[in-house]
Parts: sequence; C-alpha cells; structure tokens
Amino acid sequence: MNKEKLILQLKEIDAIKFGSFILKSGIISPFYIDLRDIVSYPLLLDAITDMLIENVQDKEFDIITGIPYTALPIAALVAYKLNKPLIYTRKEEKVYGIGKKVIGNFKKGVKCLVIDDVITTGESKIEIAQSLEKEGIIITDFVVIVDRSANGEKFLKEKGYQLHSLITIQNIITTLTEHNLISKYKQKEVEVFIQNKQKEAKVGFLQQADFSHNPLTKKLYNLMKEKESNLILSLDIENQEDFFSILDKVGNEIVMLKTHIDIIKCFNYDFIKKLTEYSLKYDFLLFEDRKFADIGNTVRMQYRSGIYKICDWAEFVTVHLIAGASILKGLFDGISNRSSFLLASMSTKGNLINDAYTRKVIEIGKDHKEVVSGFIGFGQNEDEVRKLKRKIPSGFLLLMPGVKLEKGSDALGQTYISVKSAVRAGADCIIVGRGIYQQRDTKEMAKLYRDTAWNEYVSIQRNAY
Ligand code: S5P
Repeated sequence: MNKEKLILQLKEIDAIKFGSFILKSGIISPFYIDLRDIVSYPLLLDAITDMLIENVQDKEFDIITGIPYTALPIAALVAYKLNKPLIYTRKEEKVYGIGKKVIGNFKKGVKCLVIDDVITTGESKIEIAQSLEKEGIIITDFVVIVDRSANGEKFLKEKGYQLHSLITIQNIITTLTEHNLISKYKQKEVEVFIQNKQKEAKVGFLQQADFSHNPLTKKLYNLMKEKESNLILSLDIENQEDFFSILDKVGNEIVMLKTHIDIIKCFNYDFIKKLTEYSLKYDFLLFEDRKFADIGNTVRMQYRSGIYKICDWAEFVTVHLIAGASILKGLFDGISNRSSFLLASMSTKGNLINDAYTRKVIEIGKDHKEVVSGFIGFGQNEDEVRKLKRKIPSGFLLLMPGVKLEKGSDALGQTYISVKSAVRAGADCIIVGRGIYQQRDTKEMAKLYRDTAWNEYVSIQRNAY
C-alpha cells in the first residue's frame, strides 16, 4: 500500500478527525489521529504492518515492542511476520504478583525496535526508551504510523534516537486536499497550527481570533487580548443605582457584561443609554442573557421590540435551541453585527440536557457560525469540561457560568466549579455573578477572578506550543 492509499483508508475509517481536541499534553489541536480501530480492519492492519516492516528493513534489531494499547497488537503482528520475539511493558503499574516490568523473554543487551501509533512531541517516546534501557535493553529506532508533530524527529535525534514514520501530518493534509476531503479553512488552520508549534511563539487564542469567521467573535477575542481579561460579569442586580455603582468598580476588569434586563426595577430606556455609555467608557461588550427559546416568529419580536429592544444594544444573546435552528433564523435574519451563545449544557443540578442534545446544539452552532460565537457550557469537574471542550470546534468560544473561586453550590440548584478548573479544562471565558457582586470588596474580588482566570488561560495557551 502506498502513502496516499493509507491516508484515504484512515480517513475512511474515521481515524483522522478534524475539530478541536485537547491532547494529553494539554495542546489544543485542530485535528486528531485515532488509530485504535485499525485492529478491526484486518486487511488494513496487514498492509500497515507490511509498510512498517519495509520502513525498518535495513535497521538492526533483535526484538520488537509496541506501546500499549494501540501499538501492541500491531507490534505483535510485525513480530510474527519477522519471526522475532515480542516484549511489552504494562500501561498500568502492576501492584501485585511478581511485579515484572517488562513482559516477555529477553537477554540484557538486546536491540529492540519500538513501534507506536503516533508521535506528538516525542517526550513520551523518550520516557519509554529510558524505562526499557533501565532493564538493559538497547533502543536506537522508533517507527510510528503517523508523525503528527512538527519536530518530533528532530527532538528524538537530539536524544540519540532515530524516528521512522509511514506518513506525516503534512502528507495527510496534501492528500486530503488533493481529494477534496478537507475544506480550505481546515487546511489552513492545520498548517498554521503546525507552523506555530515550530516557532513556539503565538498563543492559541490569538490564532483562534484569526480563524473566527464571525466579526463579533473576533471582536471579543481581540478585546480579551487587549484587556487581558476573560472575565464576564453576570450582574443580576435589580436596583439601578447599585447596578451602576458595581459597574464603576469592576468595569475595567471585565471583557463583557452579562445582563438579565428583565430583572431591572423601574426600567425605562434611559437605563440602556447609560449602560451603553458604560460599555464604551470601560470598554466591555454587552451580552443579554435572555435565553430565547420559542418559535422563530415569537423570538423575532421578543428580540427586536417590546420595551427592551434587545437587538438594539446587546451584541450577544443566549439561545436555548430546544425549538431547533429556526430560532436562529427568527432572531438574526436581516440583522447584522449581532451574535449569540447557545446553551450546550447547564450548571443546575438535575437539568434535562443530555449528551445527545449537547452534541446536536454544537452541530447546529457549527452550521450557523455567522450568528453563533460559541457555547455556554458547564462541567462538574475538569474531566467533564474537557469532554465538552473536545466537542467544540475551534473559532467558537466556550463560556462557563457556575464558576466561583472554590467549588460549591447554592440553595436553588446552582453548582459551581472552581475558576482554575474551569479554565484549565477548556473554558475560554468565565461568567461570574454572586462570587463578585455579593462580596464586600467587589473591586478586589473582580481583580482576583480576572487575574486567576487570565493567568490560567495564558499559561494553557503557552503550553499549547
Ligand atoms: O447553565 C447556566 C447558564 C447560565 S447563562 N447556569 C447559569 O448560572 N447561567 C447564568 O449565569 C445565570 O442565569 C446567572 O445569571 C449566572 C450565574 O450567576 P452566579 O451568581 O451563580 O455566578
């Protein structure tokens, strides 16, 4: 099998995916290589093992190992075909029995070929080599199916190892482009991602801003950068005087203000005038959390008319997609420079949103990027947030409510995840209400939330390259 055919077959079995993925290293990647299912395609498996053998035919080695789980059955087949012994290490530390680290029979001083499915940074390859070397095994060569890194080969070479690969991410992009199996946008996104890694310079969210397709998403990203803040204040205060007095204290700290306009007492349109002035004075965007959820014709009127005329002043609104994509049409048809965040999951105990609903919301959002800037989502812990984040394509923001300095809950079903966990696991912005405005020193508290969230965000993005 040649490289091109291999790539097309891997694409066909969905082993090459495009989207937004958090890798083991914390890198947020626009593509993901998942070769686990290869074992279920015997002809493909056979061809891959032949290609691996061809790739290392002039190399000297006595035994073979495969890194569990994905590469172990592949290595077993290679070993069988070459009539060479197989050894392997446990993925999990063995805590009972004889505690043998390496399984299989070998003599000290043997040369071992290491097979793995993918190389990303090369760091885990070094760890594996070192653990085998401790057992008296000599490692010189690694062979992988996909080299998805920009400089893994160079990295291994510096440490004294040779890397061989069947295909690289560049090969994949070239072949998929030739066969029209990847959009221009994705192609560019992956190329920039690879380049950036080489330069180790740009932070992830700058890149996201370049790729966002929606001017308001871009505006928000750019304002985050400029203000160095990913804090959204949820100012659920009924009294107008208190509302603006808090805003005077925290306006400089926030990138966006989230309102529930229908809770404001004695509302008249002067409130909106003042609110708009504040947003210009302190440079934050306006986000009305109206959570539109009705049929297109109704939301259209709710958005544009009535006493609040939300469409006139709020750059962003929230949408419950329960009635389907027609809500978006009802809201935004004929309107420019307005966008939304879709509720993908919620922070309340016992809410009715399930995985399938979340997935569907994200799918619809993806198809309406001109009026959708991202998603409101929540996870009880970092794993849940990561799982959600993985589903969200790049160029869309994940805003997270239910955030406080520490994990917790309130008496009415709200649950909270900590700021650090939320951002570390994938939230682009945090939405904080009572954690700030109910505290004695609102200004200091807002600063603390802002610094904690932003520092975490920047550190994640830096580590991404
Ligand atoms: O799932 C959600 C979605 C939203 S938009 N959970 C939420 O709490 N929110 C909103 O975030 C909610 O309407 C409120 O305005 C804010 C959280 O406020 P806090 O005081 O609990 O931080």
